[in-house]
Amino acid sequence: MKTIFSSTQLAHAPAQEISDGKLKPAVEIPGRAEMVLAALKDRQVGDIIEPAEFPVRPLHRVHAPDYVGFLETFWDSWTAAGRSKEAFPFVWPIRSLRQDTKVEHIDGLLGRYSMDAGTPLGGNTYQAARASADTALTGAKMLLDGEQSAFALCRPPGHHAGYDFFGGYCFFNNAAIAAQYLRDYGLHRVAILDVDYHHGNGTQSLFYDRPDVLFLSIHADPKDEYPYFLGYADETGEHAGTGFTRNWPLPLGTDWEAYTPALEEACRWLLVYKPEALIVSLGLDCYEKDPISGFKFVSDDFIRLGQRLAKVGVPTLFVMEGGYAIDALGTNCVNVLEGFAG
Ligand code: Q9C
Ligand code: ZN
Repeated sequence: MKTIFSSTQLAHAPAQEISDGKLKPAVEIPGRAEMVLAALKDRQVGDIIEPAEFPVRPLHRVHAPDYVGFLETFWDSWTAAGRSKEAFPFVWPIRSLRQDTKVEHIDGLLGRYSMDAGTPLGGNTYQAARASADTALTGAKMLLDGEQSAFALCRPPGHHAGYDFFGGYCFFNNAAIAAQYLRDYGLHRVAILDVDYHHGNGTQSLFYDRPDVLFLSIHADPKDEYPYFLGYADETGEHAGTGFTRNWPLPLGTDWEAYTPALEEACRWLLVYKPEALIVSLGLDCYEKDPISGFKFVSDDFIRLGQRLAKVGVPTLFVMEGGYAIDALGTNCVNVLEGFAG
């Protein structure tokens, strides 16, 4: 299986994040991609290729142009306001506040275009996020050109980012952008299976009213875990998309054995839906030693996950999402890919 990756994705290198009531060392860091690259080379998974540079158009198919523009010009505005370190939002247009104001201050704009204060935005974030989206788009194009599988080593990740907001370390929704690209260039039915530990709220919201992109997600129960406000079992789609979203929230402490029934059910939905392509939002944060997560996967479970996904028998694009246990991240990620390749 080929991997797509650009070193531009390393340029987003946050030092700190707000977590547990304090500034802590950031966990969504360039070293994550470097560990995966090292394991890919060590275990000779396949060629690692550079993404093509795509125009902004495929991003505008998923994200609001004003949101994309905000990210593009953010650092200029931030430094013009006299700030020099990475930014965190701190005020949001929550219920009772106006949604329709034409905010100009950079602190207002940060709140307007974000869902949390846990996602540092720095000087190179836009360039890295664009490169990450290019990586996913290149993978999508490879499927259209006949590859049976590909691995988009995306970083920063994407599945929490929505139409006009960033959050959860995500800026552009790489998996959604790839899915929309597949739809725009010939496929009729695309499925996204999100196995990141956290619910993919951004992806779900982007396709919630559509039957042409099936969204399935297995994740920690949002009543106990980020993103808290989406990802419950009663969310199954709306309007024309009714029945084309499915969520399997699982309790903290879930291990592979307790995870399997949900995975089997998700795979049954894939069989019924018969997608022409499958996008796997591949978080590795179900791992037992993940520093911010609460599931109990051991490294070999990721081989089993890859093996099970191969049995679905659909052209598959893996898009990397979360996973923060740096030392094991390469092993766990390549375990999925090798399990899949058989
Ligand atoms: N105290 C992804 O895995 N909150 N994002 C962490 C820890 C945010 C994770 C707080 C977690 C977002 C792509
Ligand atoms: Zn995650």
